[in-house]
Amino acid sequence: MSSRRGGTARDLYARAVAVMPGGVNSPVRAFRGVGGAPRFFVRGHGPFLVDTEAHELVDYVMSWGPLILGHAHPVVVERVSRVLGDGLSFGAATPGEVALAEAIIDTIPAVDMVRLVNSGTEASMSAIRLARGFTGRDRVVKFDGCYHGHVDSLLVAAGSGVATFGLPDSPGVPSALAELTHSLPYADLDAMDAHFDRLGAETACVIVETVAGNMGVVEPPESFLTRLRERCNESGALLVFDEVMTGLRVALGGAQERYQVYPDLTVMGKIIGGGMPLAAYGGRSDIMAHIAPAGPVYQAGTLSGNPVAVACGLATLEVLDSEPPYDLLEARSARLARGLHQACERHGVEHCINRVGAMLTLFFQAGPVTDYAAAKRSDTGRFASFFHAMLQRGVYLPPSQYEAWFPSVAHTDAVIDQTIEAADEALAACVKGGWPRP
Ligand code: KE4
Repeated sequence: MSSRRGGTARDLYARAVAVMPGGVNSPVRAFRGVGGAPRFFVRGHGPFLVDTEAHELVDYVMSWGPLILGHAHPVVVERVSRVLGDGLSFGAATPGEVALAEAIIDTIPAVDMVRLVNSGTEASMSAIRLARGFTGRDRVVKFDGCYHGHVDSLLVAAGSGVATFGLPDSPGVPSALAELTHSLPYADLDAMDAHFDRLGAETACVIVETVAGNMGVVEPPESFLTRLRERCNESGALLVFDEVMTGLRVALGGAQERYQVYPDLTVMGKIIGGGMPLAAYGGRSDIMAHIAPAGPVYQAGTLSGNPVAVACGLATLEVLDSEPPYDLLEARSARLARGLHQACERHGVEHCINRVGAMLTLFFQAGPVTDYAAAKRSDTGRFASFFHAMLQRGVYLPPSQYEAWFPSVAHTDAVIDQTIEAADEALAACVKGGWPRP
């Protein structure tokens, strides 16, 4: 069995594509949205990632959001190290999972009962099944450009990797199933009202990214979430907030705390696992009581509530709860956005920046970007040039125009200023070089 490690990125990628589809384990990592071969990383610390050729890069992917404390936070690493010697998985109840469930319920306002799972996809999929089982209805509403994981029912006009590849949806999803999913323009109140007027009584749930992050960042108008809540109340459809990205990021209690609109179910992931494979769905106890074995809606998982992942998530929540970093994250992220804006202005580069707390996107277009159709008007060629110019200057951005940047507590003012300086130089080089591609 080959146990070769290391080698140049190109050598590694040549080996990777021979044994894994596209050479990666998740499509967006393959750099298809920006061109060139992906970097391979061997270590993360604080705001930095180190690649196989010893380049230390400022990281704004941060594992796509989980690492709000930065890579390898000492408290988190110590907690995980402490439990490793006790065994990796039991497939049985543990005290840790009870503590984590209690911590999530104490933190996320609308969650009274919770089930731990292993990914955001699994959490969204389970929440949809639960909504259908609880209401006895089949139709589901989502919004164009929102991504909730690779759930069959939700791979319709999705964002993230689907948007990056321009796939309107995915082969393999039965049309009979896709027809039960209604994807509406994001934050379009007229389209939403029209749906509920016509099909509200047949709708099991509406699932929404409370701040969209998978078409790039798009913050909905306040009225949108409020109106969604009202129409769900009137129709009996459940309101499902996908807070996989926003949970514990845009506020400790997520977007539902930030905007004071409360869903029936909440899908969670990323930060609650602290970087380990751990996600969750939860909400009203009367709804969650329908999940097996308490109720008839089946959902299960070999590694759900895994003690190592639970230790990681619990340590992350405890650090965030003990000293909520949200004012700091707001100030640092605003500093970054301001610096990027000034650099673009200085070089006459058409742009707009959407930001909510410590999640932001620099769009290469004049904007405004208020939904998926608008986001798709971005100049992805310029983004690709900028991405590589930043990489050459030691900054690793999400390899797609349709993703969010995730500053962490570890991104100090000095690191933010280093990023802004790199952006200024990168933009100058891109403008001078005619926006070259790799
Ligand atoms: P996972 O199944 O990837 O753990 O979570 C799916 C998911 C659900 N909901 C939201 C709002 C999400 O952003 C995600 C996953 N986010 C992407 C990045 N935009 C993960 C990166 C990837 O697919 O590799």
